[in-house]
Amino acid sequence: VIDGTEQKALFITGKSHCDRSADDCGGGGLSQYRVVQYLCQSEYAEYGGSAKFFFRGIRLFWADVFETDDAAAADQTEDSAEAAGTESSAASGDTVTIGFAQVGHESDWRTASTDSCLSVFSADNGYDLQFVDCDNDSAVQLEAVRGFIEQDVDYIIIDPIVSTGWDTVLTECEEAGIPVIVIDRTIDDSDKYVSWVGSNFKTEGLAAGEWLKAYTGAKGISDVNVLVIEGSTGASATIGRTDGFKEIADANGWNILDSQTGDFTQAGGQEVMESYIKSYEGKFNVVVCQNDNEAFGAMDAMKAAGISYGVDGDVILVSFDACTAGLEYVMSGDINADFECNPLAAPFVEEVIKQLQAGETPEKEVYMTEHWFVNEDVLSTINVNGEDQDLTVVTKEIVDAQY
Ligand code: GYE
Repeated sequence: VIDGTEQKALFITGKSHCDRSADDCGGGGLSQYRVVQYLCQSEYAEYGGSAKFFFRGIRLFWADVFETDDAAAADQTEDSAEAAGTESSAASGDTVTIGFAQVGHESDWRTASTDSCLSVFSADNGYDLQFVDCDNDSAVQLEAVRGFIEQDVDYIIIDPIVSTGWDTVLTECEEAGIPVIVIDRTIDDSDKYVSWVGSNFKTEGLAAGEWLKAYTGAKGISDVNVLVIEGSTGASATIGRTDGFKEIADANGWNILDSQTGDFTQAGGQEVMESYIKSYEGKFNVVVCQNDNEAFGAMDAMKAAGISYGVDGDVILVSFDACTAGLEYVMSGDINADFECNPLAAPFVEEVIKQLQAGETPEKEVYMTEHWFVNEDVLSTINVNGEDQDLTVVTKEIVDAQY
């Protein structure tokens, strides 16, 4: 009651846990939107359609309630809604169209990543996903993104094959008003994307190095001669894992005999390992593969050459990713340690999209949670970046629960 007169007010709350009754919006702006849309549909039905008219609907509703017509404020609301992308069909409850330029299909990790996106961004969940497998070809990936701009999708997801060469096409996305979300690998020469969801690859490399330091120390191995099978050249996953591991290797005076790309594939890992065996047989006691599939190929090459590896072998085998098949080999003792990289980014990407729909600003960087897996119960923790982190001994339950 103001000045003795009873006023009407619309109060849209923002509680994070709520009973979702019609006048309680839940945690996010999207639900707020739905509450107001409901009001518009009931009292201002003609304004319930597109976001643009919807905001006009709010403005009229507001004007009615408060007997004022602040056109400037209403126009501003419309502008910011457009800038935030809420003007898309998605905002009015229609299908959300997404273009996803995926790296390729080179590994188990990649399959898990693709499956995660396909299941979250399904038609049943209200999405129309344009999926392009770029087969590890950067030119194809740029073309795919430009195709999404042509189609005027609501959002573009990119898992960048390489970390550079992105500014021009991201500027084109920006000019087209299409928000870009980057997943997994990073883009290092442009910041024209809304959010990145992925892993800290350098930390993974540091963890592998710290584990090897502690493990060789515990086993009394003082001579450390390493062969590295790198991932795809120019990929931030490769760069980070290489840098992190090298930092620890240099600090401990280890001998890195060679470091070549196996392109994150089983065939690549096998080929590189075969050529390493020709050049370095008898000279190495550690093989670091930058993903599980390369490790499977390296195992085939060592087996064929009669070289023993794993917990009972002559060669310590280290891997990254920790997908199901990788963890099975950790459990059997063929791989000594596997540093997880979590491929299930899609639910986090969906969260980012919901925030954008609501006109909110998502976090620029979202990090996935990861674990370090081993076979032997020799060490319980390692110190990474000054922090004690657990080592997990792989069990059948862990393998069964993994992607
Ligand atoms: O480690 C590898 C995949 O980018 C983190 O790419 C990803 C890497 C992953 O092919 O298996």
